[in-house]
This record gives sequence, C-alpha cells and structure tokens, in this order.
Amino acid sequence: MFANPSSQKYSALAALFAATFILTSCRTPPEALMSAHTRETATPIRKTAITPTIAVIPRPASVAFTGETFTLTADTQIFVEPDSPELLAVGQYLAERLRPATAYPLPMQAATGAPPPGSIYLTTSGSDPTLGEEGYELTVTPQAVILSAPYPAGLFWGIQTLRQLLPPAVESLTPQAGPWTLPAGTIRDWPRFPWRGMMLDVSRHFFGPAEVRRLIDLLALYKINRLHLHLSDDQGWRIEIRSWPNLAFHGGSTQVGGGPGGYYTQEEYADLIAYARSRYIIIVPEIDMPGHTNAALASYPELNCDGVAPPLYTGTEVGFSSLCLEKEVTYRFVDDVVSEIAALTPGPYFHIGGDEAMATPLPQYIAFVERVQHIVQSHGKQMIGWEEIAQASLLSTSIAQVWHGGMGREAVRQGNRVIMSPAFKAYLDMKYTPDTPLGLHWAGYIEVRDAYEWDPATVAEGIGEEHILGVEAPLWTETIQTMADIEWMTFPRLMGYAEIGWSPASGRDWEEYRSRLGRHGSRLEALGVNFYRSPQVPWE
Ligand code: TNX
Repeated sequence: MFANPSSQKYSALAALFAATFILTSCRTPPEALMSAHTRETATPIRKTAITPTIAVIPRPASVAFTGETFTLTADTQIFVEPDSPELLAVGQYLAERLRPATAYPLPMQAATGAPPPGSIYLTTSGSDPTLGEEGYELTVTPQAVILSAPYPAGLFWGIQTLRQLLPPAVESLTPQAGPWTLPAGTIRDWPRFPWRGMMLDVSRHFFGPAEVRRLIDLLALYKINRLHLHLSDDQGWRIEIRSWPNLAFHGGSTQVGGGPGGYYTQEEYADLIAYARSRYIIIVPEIDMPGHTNAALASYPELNCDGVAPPLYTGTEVGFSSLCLEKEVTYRFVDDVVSEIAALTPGPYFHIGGDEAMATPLPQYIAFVERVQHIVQSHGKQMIGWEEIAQASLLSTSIAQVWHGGMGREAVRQGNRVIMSPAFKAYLDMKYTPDTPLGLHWAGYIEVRDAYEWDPATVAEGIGEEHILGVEAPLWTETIQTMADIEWMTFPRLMGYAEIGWSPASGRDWEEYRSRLGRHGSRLEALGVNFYRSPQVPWE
C-alpha cells in the first residue's frame, strides 16, 4: 500500500501500520480478495464478521478488526496530501461532519511530513489501484486513522464508513458527550455496481433546493452516487428554460392538488449540481416525453396537434398527454430543452422519460425516440429512458431503466445496459403496509424486508449481472408533499437498496442486516430523519 515512491515521506507511519497489520497484497483483484477473506490464513489478523458494535451500511466488502480502538481527542488533526484542492475539499467535508458533535477543533491541513500520532490522514498516493474508482482502504490503529483510495471518490465513501464507525451521536449538530472511539482494524471496500441511485419526482409535488440538498446529504451517508430528478410531468415543469420561458412560468405554477408548485432557476439547478458533485453524486436530469407532457402542452399551444393549449392539470392520472410528433416545432423544442439542460449538467446522462406514452401511436413513438436519441447525443450526453424506449432501435450507449421487466429484456437483447428499478421491490412510493398513510400500492406493499431481499441480477428473467449498470429507487410524489413525507417513505428502505447496489451479493442475509439496520435508528434520529420504524427491525 505504501510501496509507491511518492508516498516515501509517510514511510515511518507506514512502518507503524505494517507492524500492526499484515495487509493483503495490493495487487490482489477484488474477486480474489473476497474469497481470501473467507479463508483462514496464518496471518495475525483477527478476522471477525462485523462485530456486534459495528453497523456499517452498506456492508463493506471486507472487514478485519483487531479488538483495539482509536479515540478522537481535542488534539486530533486531519491531514491530507498537499497539492490537491479536491483532497482538501474532502478533508474539509470530514472536519465539518465531525466538529459540531465533538466540539473539537479538528484542524485540517496538507501534510508535509509523517503526520503525528493521533491524526486522521487521507491519501491517494500509493493506494491500491485495484480498489477501483470508488473503492477505499481504511486502516485504524490505536495511533492513527489512515484512509487511502486511488481516487477522491473512494476517500469520500471511506469517510462515510468512518462516520458510521463512530457513535451515532456524532451526527448531532450540537455538542455531545464522547468518547469518540473507533474500532481498530482494516476495511477494504469497493462497490458491486457503479450506479446506486434514487429518483425524486419534483413534478407531481415540487421540492425546493434546500430540501434536495438535505436529501443529497442523506444519500451520501449510504454511498448512493446518483440522484435522478424527474423534472417534468403532466402536473409541472420544474426547470427554467430560457428559450421557452413559459414552461417554468406557466407550466411550473401548480402541482398535484393545486398548490403553488415552483421551479428551479438555472442558477439554482447549477448550484444543486455543484452541491451534489461535492458529495460525489451525479445528478441525472429527466424531461419526460413524448407522454407525461401536459405542463409543456399547457404552456405552448404550438406543441399541440390542434394548436390549442390544454388547461394545467392537478390530478394523478397518467397516459393522456402527448407532444405532437408530426410537427417540426416539437423537435426544435426538444433540441432547445436538451441543449440548455445539457449545458448546465456536467454529468454524462440525459433521461428522456419515454414511459407510458399511451396517447402516442407506437410507430410514431419509436421514430420519436430514435430522433431524440440523436438530439441527446448531439449535445454530448448519453440517453437514458424508461424501458419502453427499448421498442426503438437504441444506440449502444443508451441505457434503459427497467421498472416492470418485459421491455427491459428487449434492451438487453439489443446489447444495451440497464438500471434496475423493479416497481414491486424498488418503488419508494409503494406503501410499506396497508396501514401506511402515504403512497400507492399498485405494485404491492413493500416492507423493509421486501425492499432488502431481492437481487437485481435475478429479479427479472433474461436480465443478468453483466447487463446491469446498477439499481435505482424512484420516489414518485403523487401523495408526497413535504420533506418529512420524503424521509418517511425513503428511510429505511433506501439503506437496503444502497446495500444491494454496493455490497457483494454473497453473504447478504436479512437476519444479519436487520440487526445492523436497527443500530442505525439512533443515527437517523441524530440526523433528524423522520423514518418509518418498521416492526420488522429491532430499533435501538
Ligand atoms: C408509474 S414507473 C409511472 C409514474 C407514476 C408511478 C406511480 C413510470 C416510469 N411511470 O408516472 O408516478 O407509476 O407509482
């Protein structure tokens, strides 16, 4: 781990760690490591399963604790490698998470020599490249905490593990009693899938930037790395488009139930993107088309085949609206919208919706998706669409989001990758039980156990591990009106989806998970999360 010459200056510290742990070879590929960690070896490492006091979610790929501890004190300092603004930002993020509850100063600085005993040290140089883009290694001894990763994203996810190794009270925003003790040992960890997402429908009910930022912070704690924003639907258009201003002014002026709605200005949207990026989360913007477009049709009469703008819609039916696919103005509209949003979005994806186009004839639908696919590509983005898009001929870079399965197979047959969001397992708007006051139940009831006990690689016939980019849990908001509602439907089910997306499939077990999840009750409380206290979970 410290063999790289560029990390020579930390060799004293490295020797200290080498004395405590004999680490698995840096070159060992992740798959081999998984089996290595289930074998008994002759090393002095005391390997245990996650010990009763450790409750990291998602479960790390490999864990070995020594039984010793490291304790944060008023003298603890955070060091990062010099010369990297990104690492400094990650170090700053860690300091900001730990300062309120500990009330320690936790000064953060670039290290120019071996960090003194008692420090936390974040580094990318000399790290194990086989950990990949998001993997990390966290080494804790009684003397120091060393977090190392090939890329800053791995350090960021490692920090989430570090947070979860500390007592739950560390999440509090007011000073709490310590001691702030971490278990000593080594965690080597990397994700199973590159896509671990949540979708928030801000169209049926609008949620402002402050609410989205809070959600982003909660997603980060569980290593969720995509936030898909459903920015338009029949009930509301939620992003300013300068070349078509009435979309937001008129189309964004209401929501389900007739409330005032709202929209993000381009500046607010760009700020959200930057905020998410600082949490290593990519925002995926969705403009749903050609159906789910009443808000746009109401804002511009020329987008309608009969040239007449319908009234705004505040109900919850689906499948009644369609852009007029015979008119050229429709494609100019799509090009302008994609162009403006793509310019604001550094992430590589643009989601075109494409679901439930019941008011569009199928041949026209197919031609539309194929044309829009090229528009999206011309603005430098990869197209994503709900699985219905697989009826069209897809470019190899396009991605289908599976929600019922049938057409997802068609995407796979074409050689395209899929994101798994099976409604009966992964829809956050489904009620937990018949008694859940919020939500729908057309795809069934999804208790915490149902949300956890499934696997993306076996849930849909004909779709296997090699076709899957990852998992995403959508929260449709027909019945969701407040941040408290979002939290109630999202937590704790999202933690299960996070684990399905991140942790190795082997060894995933409900009984073990539910006791680990139970230990997150007080952490969620410290964060002020309004979560569903499922009777299936032994909450602490
Ligand atoms: C189906 S799933 C929809 C949404 C609804 C949701 C409610 C999908 C791609 N479309 O328009 O909000 O059901 O659960």
